[in-house]
Amino acid sequence: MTKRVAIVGAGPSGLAQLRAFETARKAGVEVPELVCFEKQSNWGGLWNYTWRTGLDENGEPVHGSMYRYLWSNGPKECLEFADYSFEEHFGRPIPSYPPRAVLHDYIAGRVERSDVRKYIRFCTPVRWVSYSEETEKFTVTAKDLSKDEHQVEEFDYVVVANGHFSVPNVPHFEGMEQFPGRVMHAHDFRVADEFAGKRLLMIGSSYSAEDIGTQCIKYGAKSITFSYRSKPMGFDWPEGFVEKPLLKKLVGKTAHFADGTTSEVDAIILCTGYQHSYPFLPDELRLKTHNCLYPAGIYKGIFWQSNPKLIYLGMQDQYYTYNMFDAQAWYARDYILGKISLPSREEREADIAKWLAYQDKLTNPFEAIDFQTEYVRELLQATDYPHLDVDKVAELFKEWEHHKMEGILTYRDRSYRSTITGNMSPPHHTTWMEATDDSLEAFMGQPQHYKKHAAG
Ligand code: FAD
Ligand code: NA7
Repeated sequence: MTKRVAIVGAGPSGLAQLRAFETARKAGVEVPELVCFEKQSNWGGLWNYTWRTGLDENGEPVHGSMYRYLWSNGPKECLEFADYSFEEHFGRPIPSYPPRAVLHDYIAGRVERSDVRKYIRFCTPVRWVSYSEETEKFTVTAKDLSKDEHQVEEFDYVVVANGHFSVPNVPHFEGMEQFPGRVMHAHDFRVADEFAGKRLLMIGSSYSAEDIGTQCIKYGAKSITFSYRSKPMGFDWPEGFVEKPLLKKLVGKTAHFADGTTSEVDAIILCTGYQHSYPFLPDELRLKTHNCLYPAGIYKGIFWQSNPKLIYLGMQDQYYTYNMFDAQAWYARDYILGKISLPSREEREADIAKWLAYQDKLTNPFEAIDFQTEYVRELLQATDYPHLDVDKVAELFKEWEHHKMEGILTYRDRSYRSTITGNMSPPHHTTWMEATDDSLEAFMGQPQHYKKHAAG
C-alpha cells in the first residue's frame, strides 16, 4: 500500500518538502501520498503578510510576525534555491536585498511551477498527532475551518514544518502595568508609521530589535533606545540610537536601566524572541528547545531521535534559510524513499553529541556561519540536490556581517554575486533609507520611468 506523509505547514520549509518529492516524481520515482496541512488560507508561511494581530478571521492565533516595509535582512544570494534562481523567476538579475513581497513572489513561483498546490489543505490547522507502536502509524487530527469539521487520518511519516518565529516570548518588567503608552511584542508590530515622532524603547539585541529599530527611524521615529540582556549589538549607531543595559523598571514614561541611567520613552517594543511551540504534539514527540543552531534531540537537525519517522524541518536558528530547508527536505525525502538509511540509535546519539559540542565552542557570528555551512554541506552531500557552493555562500554571509558593521543603515545598498548564475546583482534604483514604497512593482520598476510618466 502507498505510504502516506503528512506535512504540517506550507511555509518555506513545508514547501521545500513538497518540491523535493515532486522533483523525484518527475524523475520517475514512485513517491508517497502527500497531504500538507496549512492553517492559513495561502502558502508562504511568515512571508504571507497579514495586517491582523492576535486572533485571525477563524479565531486561530495569527501566525504572521512580519511587518509592512520588511526588506530582507540578508543578501538574497545567501538564500537562493539551487534549483530555481532569482534570475529564472524574474527574468533578469535583481538587487540583493528585496522587500518581503518580492521574496514571497519568488518562493511561490517555484512551487506554482511544480504544481504542488493540489497537495495542500488550506485553512486546516493540525490539532493533534499521536503515534501507535502497534500499527506503527501516526494519527493526525486536523480541523477544516471552512467546513467546521475535524478530520482524522493515519500517516506513516509526519513532517513538522510549522516554523518557530510565531509564538512570542514576552517577559515582564516592573512598572509595565502603569506605563502610559503602547507596549507590544515584535510579533504584533505591523506598521512603523505608527511610531513617527515617538521615542521608542526596544528590549532585545538581536535581529528584530535591529531591524524594527532602524525601520522606525526610517519612517520618522524620534529616537530608539535599545536595551540588551547579554551584550550590545555594537554597531556604530548613527545619531538617534543608543544602546543601554537591561531595563530594570519603568516609572511613568521613565525607563531605568541596570547601569543607573534613565531614558524618557513613549512606546515599548519587546524584541525578545520566540518560543518553539508544537501544541499538536504529545510530550514524547515534542521538541523542547530555545532558539539555537543545533537543537538537541533531532539527528541531522531533522529526525526525532526516539522515532525518526517524525521529521522536523527548519527548527534551527537561521543564517541559511530557504536553501537549508531544501537541503533538509531532500535528505528527509530520501530517508522516506528508502535511499538513505539511518544508523543505530547510539550512533545517532554520538553524532548529535558531536554537533552539540561543536556548537558549544562557537564564540562569534563568523564561527556560527561556518558551523551552519558545515551542517548544510553534510546534508547536501547525501542527496541529488543541485550543486550549491556553500563555501561561496559562507563568504557572502561574512561580507554581509562586515557590511553591517560598516553601516547599519546602508548595508542594504550593497550588491553580491549569485552563486547559482555567477551574475552580479545590480544596485537598487533607490537607497534603502529613501525607498519607502516596499511593493514589488516599485522595487522592480525604474524610478525614471515613473518620473517620465508623471511628467506626461
Ligand atoms: P514559517 O514561515 O513560519 O511557516 C510555517 C507555516 O506553518 C505557516 O504557514 C503556518 O501558518 C503553518 N502552521 C503553523 N502551525 C500550524 C498547524 N498547527 N497546522 C497547520 N499549519 C500550521 N529569513 C530570511 O531568509 N530573510 C529574512 O529577511 C528574514 N526575515 C525574517 C523576519 C521576521 C520578522 C521573521 C519572524 C523571520 C524572518 N526570517 C527571514 C526567517 C524565517 O524564519 C524564514 O525565512 C522562513 O519563513 C521559515 O520558514 P518555515 O516554513 O520554517 O516557517
Ligand atoms: P532572537 O534572535 O531569538 O533574539 C531574541 C533576543 O531577545 C535576544 O537578544 C535575547 O537576549 C533577548 N531576550 C530574550 N529574553 C529576554 C528577556 N527576558 N529580557 C531581555 N532580553 C531578552 O529573536 P529575534 O526576534 O530577534 O529574531 C528572530 C527572527 O526574526 C530572525 O530570524 C530574524 O530574521 C527575524 P540574549 O542575547 O539571549 O541575552
